[in-house]
Amino acid sequence: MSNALIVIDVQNDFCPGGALAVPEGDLIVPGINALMSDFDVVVLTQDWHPEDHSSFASSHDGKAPYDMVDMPYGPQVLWPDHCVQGSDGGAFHKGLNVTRPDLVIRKGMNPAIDSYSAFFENDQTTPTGLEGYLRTRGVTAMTMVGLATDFCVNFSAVDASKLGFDVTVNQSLCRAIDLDGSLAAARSGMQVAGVTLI
Ligand code: VGL
Ligand code: ZN
Repeated sequence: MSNALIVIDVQNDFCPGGALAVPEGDLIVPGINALMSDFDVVVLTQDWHPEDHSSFASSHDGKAPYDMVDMPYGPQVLWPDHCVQGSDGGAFHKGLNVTRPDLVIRKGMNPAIDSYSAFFENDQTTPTGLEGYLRTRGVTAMTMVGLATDFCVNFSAVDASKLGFDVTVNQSLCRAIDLDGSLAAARSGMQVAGVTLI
């Protein structure tokens, strides 16, 4: 019965100065580092897209960032190019402790499917393998922190709760994009899914 800390996408592109900057995204780094010693298992997730990823507005003629498109798996927000594999924007924030974590799991590599959740791609079917890792490590409960509250933290927390894990989101160590009320929607969605918000 282990307790895991899941640190979502604390990468340069989601911090001030990055391609998809989340306001104050960098301010959560010291608090996340301090929390790592409280957990049995620490996992970092890393958004890791090929340069022609279908979630990028630049991959769609006539589309701009934050437009919506219909993908075969449902509606998808189009983003500025971000977290391209091997780029500085895709690297972890330089202040983040990358020594303590047990596992770094990457997501969003399939050019045709975005992956907000650390557990399943946006088709809600293709697994990343994180569930198997956590179960074989004996994890039953987890706390999530990171970026962004209303996208990757939200989808990861809801999926983990649906999979039967006991999930807490520490909101003081998260920051949001907040697109058209997405933060309020994410909070209520997480609560409905049984996630504990602190
Ligand atoms: C994220 C938008 C696109 C996130 C990732 O980490 O919340 N948001 N890719
Ligand atoms: Zn992304």
